[in-house]
Amino acid sequence: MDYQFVLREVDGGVLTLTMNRPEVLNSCNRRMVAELRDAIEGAASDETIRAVLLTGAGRAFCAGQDLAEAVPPDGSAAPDLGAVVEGYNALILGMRRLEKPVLAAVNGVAAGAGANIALACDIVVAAETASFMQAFIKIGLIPDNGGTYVLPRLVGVARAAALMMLGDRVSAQQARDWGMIYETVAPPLLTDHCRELARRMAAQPTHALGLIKRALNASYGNDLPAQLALEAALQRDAGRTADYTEGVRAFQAKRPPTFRGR
Ligand code: T3D
Repeated sequence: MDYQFVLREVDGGVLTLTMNRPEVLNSCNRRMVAELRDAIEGAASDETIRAVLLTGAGRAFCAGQDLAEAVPPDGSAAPDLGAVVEGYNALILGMRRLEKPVLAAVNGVAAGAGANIALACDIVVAAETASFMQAFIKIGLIPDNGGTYVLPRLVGVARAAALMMLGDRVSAQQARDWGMIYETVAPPLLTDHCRELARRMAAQPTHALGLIKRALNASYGNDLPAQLALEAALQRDAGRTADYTEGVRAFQAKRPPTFRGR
C-alpha cells in the first residue's frame, strides 16, 4: 500500500508510525485509518520489526475522526458511521492482537478516536503539554475505538463516566496521576525518550513481550483460575525460547544478554 497520511520508518527494530495531517491535527480520514491498519498488519509478519512507536506530526497527536469527512461541509452524502467505526475496530483489534509492544508518544492533544487509539497502545507516554479528551459527546456521539472498554478499567467507572459524559479535556499530568497513561515528559524530550524506550523494548526478549500482551488482553475477561492456567501455558512457551536460555546463561556468566526475539 502507498502511504499518503502516515509516515513509516524502520530503524533498529522499531517501526515508527507518524500520523501526518498536521493542518487538521492529524484527524483520521478513512485512508489514514486504512494505512495504520496496513502498517500494523505488516509489523505482525515482519520479523525485523520488534516494537512499534506511534506519534503525530505537528502540535497534535490526533483529533479523532475527520469531521469534514464525517459530515461533508458541501452537503454531499455522509458515510455510514457503522462502517467508519468498523474500520477503527479493525485497527484497535490489530494493535491489541499484535504480539509486539506498541508505544504511543502523545505529543499534543489526543481527542475522540485519537484518545482511544493512544489508550489502545501498550505503553503511553505523553508530553507534559499534551491532553486527552473524550470529545465524542460534544458532537452527539458515544466513545468508540474501545474507549468504553479500556477507560473504566484504567481510571475506574466514576472518572470514565465523567470524562465521557462531560467531554472535558484532561491534562497529561492528570491522566498520569489517574493511571490513564504511564508517564509524562518535558515536550522537548518526548521524541528521544520514546525512541529510547522503543529501542529498549526491541532489544528485549520480544517473543515474551508478545506473550505478556496476550496475558494482559486475556486478564480483562478471565477469572483467576483461568488466568493462572493461561500463565502456565504461556510460561511453557516462553521457557522454550532461545532468549530464555540466553537470559539465564548471561545472568550466570555475569554478562549482558543478547536477545533475538526467538
Ligand atoms: O464518523 C464518525 O464520526 C464516527 C467516529 C467517531 C470518532 C471520533 O473521533 S468523534 C470525535 C471527533 N473529534 C472531535 O470532535 C474533536 C474536534 N476537534 C476539537 O475539538 C479541537 O480541534 C481540539 C480540542 C482537538 C483542538 O483545539 P484547538 O483549538 O487546539 O485547534 P482547532 O483550532 O480547533 O483546530 C485546528 C485545525 O484543525 C482547525 O482547522 P482550521 O480552522 O485551522 O482550518 C480545525 O477545524 C481542524 N480540526 C481539528 N479537529 C478536527 C479538525 N478537522 C477535522 N476533523 C477534526 N476532528
